[in-house]
Amino acid sequence: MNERFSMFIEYIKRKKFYFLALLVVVVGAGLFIYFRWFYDRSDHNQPVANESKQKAGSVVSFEGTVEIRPAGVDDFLPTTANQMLYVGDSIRTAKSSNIVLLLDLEVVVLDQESEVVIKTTDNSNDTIEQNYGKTYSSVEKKENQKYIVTKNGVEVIAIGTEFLIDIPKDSEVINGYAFKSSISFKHSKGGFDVAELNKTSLSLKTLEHTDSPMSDGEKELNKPYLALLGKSAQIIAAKKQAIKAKSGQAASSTGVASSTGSAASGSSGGSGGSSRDSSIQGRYSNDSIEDIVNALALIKDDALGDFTEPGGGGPPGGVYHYPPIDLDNLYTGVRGGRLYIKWTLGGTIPSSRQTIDDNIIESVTYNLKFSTEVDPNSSNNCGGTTAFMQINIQYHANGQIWYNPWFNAVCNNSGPYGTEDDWSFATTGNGLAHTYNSGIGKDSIVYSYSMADLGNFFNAGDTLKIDIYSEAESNNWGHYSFESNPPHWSNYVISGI
Ligand SMILES: [Ca+2]
Ligand SMILES: [Ca+2]
Ligand SMILES: [Ca+2]
Repeated sequence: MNERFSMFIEYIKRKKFYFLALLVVVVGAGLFIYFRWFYDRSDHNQPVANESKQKAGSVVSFEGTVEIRPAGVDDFLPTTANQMLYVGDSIRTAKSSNIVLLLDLEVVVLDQESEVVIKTTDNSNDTIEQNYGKTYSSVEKKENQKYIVTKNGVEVIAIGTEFLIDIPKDSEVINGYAFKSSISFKHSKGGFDVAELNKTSLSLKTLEHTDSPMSDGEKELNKPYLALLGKSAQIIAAKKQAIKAKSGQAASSTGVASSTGSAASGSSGGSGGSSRDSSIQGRYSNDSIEDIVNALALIKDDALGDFTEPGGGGPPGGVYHYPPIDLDNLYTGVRGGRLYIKWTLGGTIPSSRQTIDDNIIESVTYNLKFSTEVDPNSSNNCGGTTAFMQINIQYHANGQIWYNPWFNAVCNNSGPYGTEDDWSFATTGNGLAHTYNSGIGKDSIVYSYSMADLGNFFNAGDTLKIDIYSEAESNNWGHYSFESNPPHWSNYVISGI
């Protein structure tokens, strides 16, 4: 043993240069590995590098104690202002705390003592798993881009709506409240819808549910969330604008690249097995509301072929007789707190951008002016217009087609006005196009507005004075085609249906 050891020492003495060199290499490699590891930890501050994670959104604002556990990390860490969020992140709030998140274009408020996990976010779905507590979601998604709240395999699917999901901790119950439009529940045994201003309570054990209209008290449950959204409105608007600007660029470059295809692949990537053209954008729902549409009351049976001259902005030889602009009949009705409008038309709303002779049709537009005034013609308030409702369908050069149903309500200033642009309204907002059996590719158009959004300026059954006109814009003419319907401000009854 001793002999062996002394032989070894002898050996080292003879070959010491080589041993020194080996030592330098081993220690150097060790140091390199250590510093590399240290660099990865300290510089990125995330065990999983952010570049490999999928971005899901960001923190808008928070109050109190809110913590986020990044995907792949064991511990919850304090939230920071403007923190980026990634798929797999968990977010939880302590007592008397809340946080407002923006996930793509959806605004989500976590109430106190709540926890969610961001499950997916891509072109077709944003999904959050709600472990417990309350979330209030304000959703902008199109129908083929769903926002889903899940719990134990139950899915709550939102399409252009605002809703509250309440899952009391350690309970086996999901309570859902639809404040705007409807929400759909799906589970292993089927599913059901909860209509606007209705609520449901679903047992996670039995999957039985009980539904009812919200009580007056429950209708106030959204107030604290709306207040939080209001406080952060500017930040939300700025963040959304940035997201839209970004996706708009991406979409237009994709659209141009594939403009020879009838259905540009675009950015929306439809899912769910429908055959819908993914280039259709804007505010619309493809859900069937045929029971409502079929119940609408005919309020005007217009003639066909009766185009009119707008008195400006048209071709010198007169407007073109473009059939999709020719109003045939107008149907309306109020149900479930929404005003529904249907026009039937003299022709099919085109399903792609049309060029007729040397005119590219850039939009078709249908307008309704409502008046609650005794004599709108002599009114000094917004030309007698109490509220203005318009839906336009815009055909973009990149192949995208946009539904834009919007409104101005209620006139809140008086003339004299320089131009109509000086009219002022208390609010402006959006409606929803219903495309199940109408709209692009059909010879009718259906859309709706929340009566509350409109400021409840009339009640179902009221007689209103209405003025109507329709127009198509081409690259050459603001009024490529036009129809208005004298006499202006005719009386119509908007019924409850
Ligand atoms: Ca007509
Ligand atoms: Ca007719
Ligand atoms: Ca007419």
